[in-house]
Amino acid sequence: MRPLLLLAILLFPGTLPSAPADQPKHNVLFLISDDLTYTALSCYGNKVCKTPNIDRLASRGTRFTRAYCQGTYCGPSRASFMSGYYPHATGELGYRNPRPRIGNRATWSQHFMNSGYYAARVSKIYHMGVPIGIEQGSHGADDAASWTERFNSKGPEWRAPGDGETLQNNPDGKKPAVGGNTFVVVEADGDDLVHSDGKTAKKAVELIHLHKDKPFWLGVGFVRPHVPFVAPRSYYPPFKPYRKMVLPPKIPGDWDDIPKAGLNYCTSANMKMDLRRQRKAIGGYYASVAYMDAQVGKVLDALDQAGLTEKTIIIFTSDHGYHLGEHDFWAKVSLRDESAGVPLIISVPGKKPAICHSFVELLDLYPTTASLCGLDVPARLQGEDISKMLGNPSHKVREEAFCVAPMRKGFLLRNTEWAYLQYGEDAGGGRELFDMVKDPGQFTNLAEEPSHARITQSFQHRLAARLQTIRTNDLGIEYGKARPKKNR
Ligand SMILES: [Ca+2]
Repeated sequence: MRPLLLLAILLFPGTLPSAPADQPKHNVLFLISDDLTYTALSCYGNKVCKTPNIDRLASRGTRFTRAYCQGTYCGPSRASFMSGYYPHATGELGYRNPRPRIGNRATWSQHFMNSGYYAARVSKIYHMGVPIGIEQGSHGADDAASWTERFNSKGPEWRAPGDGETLQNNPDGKKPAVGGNTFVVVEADGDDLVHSDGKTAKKAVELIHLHKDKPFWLGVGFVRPHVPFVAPRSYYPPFKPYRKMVLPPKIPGDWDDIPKAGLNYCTSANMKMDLRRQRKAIGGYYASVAYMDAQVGKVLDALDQAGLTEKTIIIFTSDHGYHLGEHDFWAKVSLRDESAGVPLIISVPGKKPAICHSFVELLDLYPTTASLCGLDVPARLQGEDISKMLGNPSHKVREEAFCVAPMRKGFLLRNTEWAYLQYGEDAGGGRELFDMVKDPGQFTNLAEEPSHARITQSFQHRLAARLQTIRTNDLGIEYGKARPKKNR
């Protein structure tokens, strides 16, 4: 970085001059689902769960097949893409907002606000506890300075009237019908507006019409399909009877060659879910996805009706992925592709529809949208500007994606050929190496095979170097205490 630019950033973060006023100022509509795996979307190949509205966006934008989050659960992922830093740069590995770690440096939406945009969020953009924060309608781990206005969408969650069943840790079926942050399916009475995401779509539609005459950055955060799996009854028929839901293949000895830290925190075994419950979990998850997809459709329709589709960069993604029974794993945290990969669609006015197989990270959204809107791209941002991929899907900016699972001290480096997973900065918790060409389902761990010692070692060195680079930034945070002694 140029010394004068660095000095300017340190002295006046977020106040660098904007690009010339003659550049088009697109709006940014950022749609984000919570705990959504790309495997559940029909535009990513799912034949059972139909998502016509997200598919509609995919048909006019660029759909990314190798997009990765930076943290495999809500808190670190959202703090990362909003702040522009990897989790290990800010040290924000949990569920707080990143503000204390970034001082007055502008977050993604704040950067647009500082450039004259109206910036608002509806519901969950930074971390919010689901379901409790949604039941309360509270701000969660939000950052007030990121917004001109902010709106929460209170909903009944698992308390919604309807037919509910707790699937997790309920082998004898004696638990009450429903619960909170757990695998629960509720076939709910009433319409879309009973629930948080229906209210979120309604508020987003209002804001689009209200602010259609000046540039806006609008973040719309849907909380489904995060547990509890609650949706109006009308979304369930395609997935019933639940016994017709197909589970991923179960391979005998699947766990025998992976370290303990590689076993996900949620498994069919520790959740005590038999095959019936596993199939119902998939059906309930899909109904929540279908409901969320319908809400996405309402927001896209409003944009069309306001005549803004050709003036707006539209992004659809999720904070991380999710397991639906692969390797008998469930939920998030894991660094396997189903959990670390995310759906990502970006539609830019004037750009042709495309499918892009280049590696991208959620961290790239901030610099990319700033670049596309003609705003300054702060040099301190750790993501890459991928705007050239939009219009040229063969363009590449990175060879591999980087993602962490702080709960397991886990790290992932993922490139075209390999997925390398490591637990602990010194690999003390073990390693996994999967050949993604021959073994895309990640069933055979090659990390401890002598034949793969060289490639595993190379990944371990690259990972250490990557962490060092991430920690070399303008934040001035002392990492000594977080590092293992031998690395000091
Ligand atoms: Ca999440």
